[in-house]
Amino acid sequence: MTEQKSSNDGRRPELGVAMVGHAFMGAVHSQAWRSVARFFDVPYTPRMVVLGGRDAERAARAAERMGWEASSTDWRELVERKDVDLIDICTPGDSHAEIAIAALEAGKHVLCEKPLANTVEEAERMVAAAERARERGVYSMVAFNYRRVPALVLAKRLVDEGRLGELRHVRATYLQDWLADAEAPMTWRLRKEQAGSGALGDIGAHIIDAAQFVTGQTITGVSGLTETFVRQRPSDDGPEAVTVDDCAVFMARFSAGAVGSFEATRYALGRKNAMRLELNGSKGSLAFDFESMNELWFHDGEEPAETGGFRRIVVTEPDHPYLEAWWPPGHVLGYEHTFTHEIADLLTAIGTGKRVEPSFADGLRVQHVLEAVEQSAKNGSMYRQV
Ligand code: SOE
Repeated sequence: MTEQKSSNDGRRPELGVAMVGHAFMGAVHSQAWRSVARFFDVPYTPRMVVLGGRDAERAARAAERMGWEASSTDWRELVERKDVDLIDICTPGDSHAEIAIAALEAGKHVLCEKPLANTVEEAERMVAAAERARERGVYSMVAFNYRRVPALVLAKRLVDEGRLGELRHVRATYLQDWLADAEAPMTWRLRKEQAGSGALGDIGAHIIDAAQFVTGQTITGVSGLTETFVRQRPSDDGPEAVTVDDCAVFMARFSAGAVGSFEATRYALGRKNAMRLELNGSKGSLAFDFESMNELWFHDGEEPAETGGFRRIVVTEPDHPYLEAWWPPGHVLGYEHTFTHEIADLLTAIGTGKRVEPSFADGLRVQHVLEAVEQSAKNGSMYRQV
C-alpha cells in the first residue's frame, strides 16, 4: 500500500511513478501524468520519478522532454525503488508479462498498455499475479484508452438505459493506413516475437474491448481470416520477413444474442485512425468514428418518422462524461485526453479501494478472442468458441 508522503501541493500525498518505454505511448502517457492532477480531483499528486529505456542517452533525452526526474536502462531497478509506487508499462507486448508480474510482486501498482500480453498463457499469469496483488491493496489496469472517450461512455450509458432496446448488430472497424506503402521499413510491430500479432492484436484488440465495454456483452465465438499483403520489408540488415497479419476480418457472436462484424487493418488508404463502432438495436442505433471523436450519432427508433433519423450529439457538455474537468461546450477534446481520463480513474481506484476497469481479467478476455480469431484463420475460418 502506498505510504503517505509529503505532497508537493500540500493537499494530497504524492504517488511515485516510473514508466518503462518512451515511444508514442510513453509520450502520451507522460502527457497524462503531467496533467491529471491539474484537471481532476484525484487522491494523489503523481511524481514522475523515472523513465526507463533501453538506450541510456535516448532515455535521458526522452525523460528531459517528457518531464521525468531521471532515467534508467534497467526496469528491474525501477521496480525495486522505494520512491516508486506505480509502474507504467509502455513497451512492446513481449515484455508486458515479465515487467508487470515483477512489479506486482514488488507491491507496485501497474498500468499496462494494450494488448495485455502476446499470448493467453502470459495473460493468465498476469491475471494471477494481479489477483494476488489485489489482496494486498495493489491495483492494476490495462490501458484500453477508448473506454475513456466521452462519446463511447455516453454510448454505453444509452445502451445500459435501454435506449437501443435489444442489440442485434455490432459493427466495429479500426482503419489505419500507415503501412499501405510497401516500402515502409520494418518495425517491431511486424515481428510476431515482439508484437504477438499485427493489426489484430494492436488495433483489433481495441475494437474487441470497446465493443464488449459498450454493449456489456462478451464475445462467445468467432470466425475470421487474416492476411499479410506485404510479406517482407526493408530493414537495416536487408529485406526482412513480416511475421504478423496486416489485417484481420472476423464475425462474432455475443453473449446476449448480438452478432458482430469486425475489421482491423493498416491498409485502408486515406483512413488515419478511424476506430468506428455502430450498434443497431430493436429501438435505436448508435454510430461513432474516432476521427470525429467528440460526436456520437444516435437514431431513436421511437421518434416519429417525420422527424426521425440519426442525430449528431456533440459530446462536450459539462454533464457528459469527464467533460466537467475541461473546456466549455464545443471546445473539443483529443486523443490525449482519454489517457488522462484512464489515469484519473486508476488513481481514484487506488485511493478509494474501488475496482478499476479494464482489469487484467478484461485484458485476458480480449486475449482469448485474439487467439480464437488466429486459430479460426489458420483453420479455414472455422468457427471457434472463445
Ligand atoms: C497503432 O498505430 C496505434 O498506435 C496503437 O498501438 C494504439 O493503441 C492506438 O491508440 C493508435 O494506433
